[in-house]
Amino acid sequence: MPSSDREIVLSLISHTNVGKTALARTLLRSDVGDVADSAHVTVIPEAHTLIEADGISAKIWDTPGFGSNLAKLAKRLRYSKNPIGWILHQVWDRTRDKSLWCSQEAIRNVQSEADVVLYLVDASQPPESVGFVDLEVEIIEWIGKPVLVYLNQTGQPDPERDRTNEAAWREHFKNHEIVKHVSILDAFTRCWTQEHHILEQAGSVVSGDTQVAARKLTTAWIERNLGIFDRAVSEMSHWAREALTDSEPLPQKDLTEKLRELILRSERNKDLDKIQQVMYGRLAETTATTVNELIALHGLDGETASTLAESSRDEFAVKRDIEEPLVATIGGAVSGLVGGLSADLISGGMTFGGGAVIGMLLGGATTFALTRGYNLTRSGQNRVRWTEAHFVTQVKFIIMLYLAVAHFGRGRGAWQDPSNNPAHWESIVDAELSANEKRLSELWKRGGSASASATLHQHLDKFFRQSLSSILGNLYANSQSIFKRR
Ligand SMILES: Nc1nc2c(ncn2[C@@H]2O[C@H](COP(=O)(O)OP(=O)(O)OP(=O)(O)O)[C@@H](O)[C@H]2O)c(=O)[nH]1
Ligand SMILES: [Mg+2]
Repeated sequence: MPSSDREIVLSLISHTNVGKTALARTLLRSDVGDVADSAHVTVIPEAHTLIEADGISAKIWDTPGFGSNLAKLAKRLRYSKNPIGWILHQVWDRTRDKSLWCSQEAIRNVQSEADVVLYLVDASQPPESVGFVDLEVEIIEWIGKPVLVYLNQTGQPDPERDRTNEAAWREHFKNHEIVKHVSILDAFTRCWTQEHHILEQAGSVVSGDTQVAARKLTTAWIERNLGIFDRAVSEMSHWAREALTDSEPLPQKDLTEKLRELILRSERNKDLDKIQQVMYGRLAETTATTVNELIALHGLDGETASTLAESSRDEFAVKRDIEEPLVATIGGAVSGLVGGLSADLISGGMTFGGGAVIGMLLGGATTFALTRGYNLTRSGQNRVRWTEAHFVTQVKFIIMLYLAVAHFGRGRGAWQDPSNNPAHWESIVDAELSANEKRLSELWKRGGSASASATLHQHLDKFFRQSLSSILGNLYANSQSIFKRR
């Protein structure tokens, strides 16, 4: 192939201040250019290598944004014989006529460099309220390069709203033949599983060697991201292994007698409080280390805030309001009315806290006592470990954090711990964990056996790989196929 056929060139174009540079940063995992909330921050087009493989590369140009007076110009030039030629031959001053100067630079870039135009739209507003979009696309139409439209600034993913938004913008662009594709790609909240579609879609609107290059690079992009996915899975498996095998020795005194007293007096046990605190401390520490690894793996800067340790403690804390009535109920039941009591608890509609207690209760009063206000259960004769229910909560917690990292675009800046997650993530994760109930139970049992070790990591690796593939495939149906490569 001649050198120009060994690459595909994409030009990022938009009205000024829509987020081209932010999207370039997200895709490149690097702080290129300047990002700011004002017009004409980028004034010189800048090329970056998006990906390289086998001597072939994809280049992306970050360009200055179209200015507000370009639309007026487009209207005026609509009937001119050579509007692009006219624009490119004007002499505008970079400082005095900044807006037109930037517009001219962007147009020049599309004309002389682009195989494909990535036209970015601020989709936080409905299409009919952004008058300049049609005129800007009309100008690109005069140049004649194929256009892929990406909707930016759409906020946290919301399947219902996103579908409606995409449909509205597709409808809006349907009369522009040059527009070959419209979809959401938010620089702040996109998921890595969506990124390769840019190259895939670009490959479908070019031909010949450029198309061959685009297809090879799409594969390279997927493989690179899957390499990161593999490492993320391994980090999470390591984390889960630590939690599964973590244990603490029990206090020396005769436990059964002590617990019996405890139940009758409805007291907490200082020794067990201390044990649980120590185990929470270790859990918070390994969680922070793992999240920081995930952040770095995904090309992000920053660290999880130390408050995560606190929030994870809250997240994992046994819900006392559920537990306290149980303590009252069970006060007189210590001598073994376990069957009837658990039926009462079940009919009372206990959720996680109750469910965990019921499980322990069936194991006998001694085990029960450990779950009153604690997420610990006995491991062998004289140690305690996390309960199975707690392990499942831990797994959910790390998966939700993984999703937050997988969606956090570098263009948004340094990592921030999520304050809230999209509601549909939680229901998809819950469904996945329910479908894996038995498997999680087996993993938990394995973690408690003396010979846990060697194969536990492999089992966890397989679990996280399959679950995350399924969750991400559920969130982004058109990305499902990439996980079949593994
Ligand atoms: N909420 C949100 N804000 C965004 C997103 N992308 C960019 N922004 C913000 O939009 C503003 C403009 O972003 P830039 O990347 O500088 O925009 P640009 O299109 O390169 O602008 P010019 O170079 O000036 O034409 C900044 O304040 C960004 O933080 C996004 O996906 N979501
Ligand atoms: Mg910019």
